[in-house]
Amino acid sequence: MHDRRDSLELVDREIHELILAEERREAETIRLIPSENYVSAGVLAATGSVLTNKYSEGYPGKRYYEGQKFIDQIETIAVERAKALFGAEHANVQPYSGSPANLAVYLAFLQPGDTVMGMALPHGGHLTHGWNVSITGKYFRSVQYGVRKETGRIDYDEVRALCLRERPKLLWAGGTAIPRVVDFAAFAAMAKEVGAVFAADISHIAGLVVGGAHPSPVPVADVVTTTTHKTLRGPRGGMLLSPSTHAQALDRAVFPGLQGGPHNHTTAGIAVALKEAAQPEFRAYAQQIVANAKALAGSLLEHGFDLVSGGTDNHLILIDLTNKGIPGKKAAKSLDRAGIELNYNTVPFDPRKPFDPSGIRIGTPAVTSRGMREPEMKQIAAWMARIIAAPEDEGLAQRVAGEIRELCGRFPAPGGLGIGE
Ligand code: DSN
Repeated sequence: MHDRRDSLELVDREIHELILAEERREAETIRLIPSENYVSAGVLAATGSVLTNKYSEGYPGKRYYEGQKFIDQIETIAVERAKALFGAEHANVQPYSGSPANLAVYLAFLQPGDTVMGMALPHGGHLTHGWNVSITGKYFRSVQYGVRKETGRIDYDEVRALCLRERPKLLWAGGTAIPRVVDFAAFAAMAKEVGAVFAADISHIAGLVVGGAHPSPVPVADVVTTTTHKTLRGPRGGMLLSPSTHAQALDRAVFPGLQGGPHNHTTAGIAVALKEAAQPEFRAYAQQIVANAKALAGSLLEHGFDLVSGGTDNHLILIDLTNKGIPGKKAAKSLDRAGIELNYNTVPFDPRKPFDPSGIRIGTPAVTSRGMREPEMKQIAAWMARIIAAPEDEGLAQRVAGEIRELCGRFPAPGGLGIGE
């Protein structure tokens, strides 16, 4: 029974008001950051539960703390759901997020100084795939591949040649700004040729994979890593999936190698999200994410936007704004004022600096969760074109923000307290 005297509103009005304000902001904004989403009320409830009170270092049935009767059941359910959903022999749901999940792969398979090969961050990779400022680029010998300048796509022959020359011990596929299908089978073949461990990072596309909207790397990868909060629509967390041959090495790498007690409230949220992702509606959701991204890309092209690789196969679109004469950061800030939230991003071969790059990155997971479809994508592209053509026009930004609030009112945001409905 909740005691009203303990409610957040009474304990800390300041934080309570800020959470409500954020909920309203999320409800009234077109959220296009491709790594974000709206979780369900069920996921929110599990995440904001008493499970946050409990320590449980170890794994189900083998813990270093007592009182695990229910925690063990929750983690086991999450693990079994992950295995069933992705068709994996083993799952670990304890990584705190994507970067710790990826670090566990290094700890499980590599020694410091070993060679790792991954996609360069400015070409769409991730920091933890060996980028120079990350521990993975500092403690390991890192070789980076990219996309071809003319196509904006990975040239698999080129990557294979690099792989044969550099002979990495670990090969990564996947990243954070890849608008095209990743050929996991091609990466797996390269890794096999040089005796490398093949790791597929599906953080961005996990929901598309389970929804049949992107090929799965699970049958061909030594290990699959993912966050749980992007297209998969769960709480902020991470997971590892693998054949059972690698189970022990990966489990030991997560605990005690890298982490202490798992975040049980997150584990419960992951379990709920995995249950939701196993429903037929989620399959339709995943397919609609891609249909919406394609519709949005098509309309943006009609408005003269230059899309890296010319379009998208998935949830994500990377726009090079050079031809519009506006840098990514300025565009992102103008759009944010008008109620369209996205992030500025480097584009491959970007002549500008990462903190003020040439591009913006957008995606459709969140707007699709609100039930928006192709007609709304056309409208969003039109708003983006208007704002980017007149980024200093405050009146225009306010008018567009009003139109966006009206649209958002017709597509209520899932989850939360329902204040945006
Ligand atoms: N921060 C994530 C993203 O936005 O893609 C990657 O770590």
